[in-house]
Amino acid sequence: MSFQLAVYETPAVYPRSADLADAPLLRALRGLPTEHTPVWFMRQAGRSLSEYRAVRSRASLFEIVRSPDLAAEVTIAPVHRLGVDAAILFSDITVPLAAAGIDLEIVPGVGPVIAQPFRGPADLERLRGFDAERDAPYVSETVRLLARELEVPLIGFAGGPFTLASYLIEGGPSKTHTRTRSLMYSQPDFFRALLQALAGIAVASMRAQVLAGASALQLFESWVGVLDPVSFSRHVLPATISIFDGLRDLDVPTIYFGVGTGELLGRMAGAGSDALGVDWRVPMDSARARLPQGMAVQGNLDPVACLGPWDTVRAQALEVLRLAGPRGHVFNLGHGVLPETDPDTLRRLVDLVHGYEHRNDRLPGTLVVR
Ligand code: 1CP
Repeated sequence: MSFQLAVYETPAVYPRSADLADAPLLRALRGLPTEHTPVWFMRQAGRSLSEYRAVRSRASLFEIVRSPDLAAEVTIAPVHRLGVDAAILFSDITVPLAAAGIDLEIVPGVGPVIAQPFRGPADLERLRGFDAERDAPYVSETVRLLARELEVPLIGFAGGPFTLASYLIEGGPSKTHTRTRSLMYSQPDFFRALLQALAGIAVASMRAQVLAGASALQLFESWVGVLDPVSFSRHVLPATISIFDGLRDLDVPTIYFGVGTGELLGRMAGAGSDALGVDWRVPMDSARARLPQGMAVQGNLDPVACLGPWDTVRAQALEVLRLAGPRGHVFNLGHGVLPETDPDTLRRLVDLVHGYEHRNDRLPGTLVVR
């Protein structure tokens, strides 16, 4: 069975604010010089913020996502509280799957759980015909609200095909992704068709977010780092290339992110994104050396470092900035903010990154002894 990506229409205008063209985030993702290094945090809207926990005490995750006012409120909170250079839409990578009719639940303390895990080609029927405007109109509505309110770019996103396939096949979170890898080896044609179907859903979902007003996109392929490079190229890269191909005419910068991808970075660069997100295991200068010259990078402070005293956070953040260099770098953590993180630490990090000057590798006002 094969899935063809639809041919998409590009409307002449869509509601991205013209003032944002020079936003540091968008310039850095395109490898252009910026007045300061832009910074945002994966999972910045989540459980580390009391604003989120207050909303969450009244509504489930999916209820928030399906209520544009609440979803917009939760998206905006970290922009005001932390002073970051971008908002990330409050949603989850599993939202389009649920909207496409997959019976799934976000179980508190666990994550996404699928009622009937995928086992073979017959299951592909369950993913047919996702239409973002018809099946998840609340997402576009949230994005429209945000595009009107925000003064920083809004990052839209989707889950990568391997990561979503893993939830569908395992039935829930997994550390080893054993069933997924096993199915990839034993039923490669089914696996490829599944990833292609998920790629189609990712494209449809992200296109709808851009048409509603998102200014940048991130593909969260969080768990792809469990694969060896050859399997990645053979089984995951083709579907991923079709995702970035399916977004190119929109002309918004794209980020491709995964955890534990040190050995895959060079191959991931061939997927066609503008930037690569790097986790904390690979020093930024080594990451750059594995990527085509000039490709933008995002990352990569260890989220656990943020739990320590400010002096160690600061020292590690300065090292990330120094190794990443002045151009084409978006500061972020190497993975999502941990729930126990003190938002004041994130706020101080934003100030540190914004005040950093590359020329002397020092903060402004620091005495330079020659
Ligand atoms: O800033 C934000 O919090 C933005 C919203 C956001 C994003 C970008 C959520 C809300 N989820 C995501 C993406 C997401 N969801 C990813 C990719 C990012 C990453 O690698 O962390 C993944 C893998 C998921 C799947 C998922 N959803 C998990 C992980 C489970 C596992 O396999 O270990 C969990 C715990 C969820 C639930 C969830 N999604 C979002 C939040 C705030 C939560 C926590 C639960 C809750 O508040 O009820």
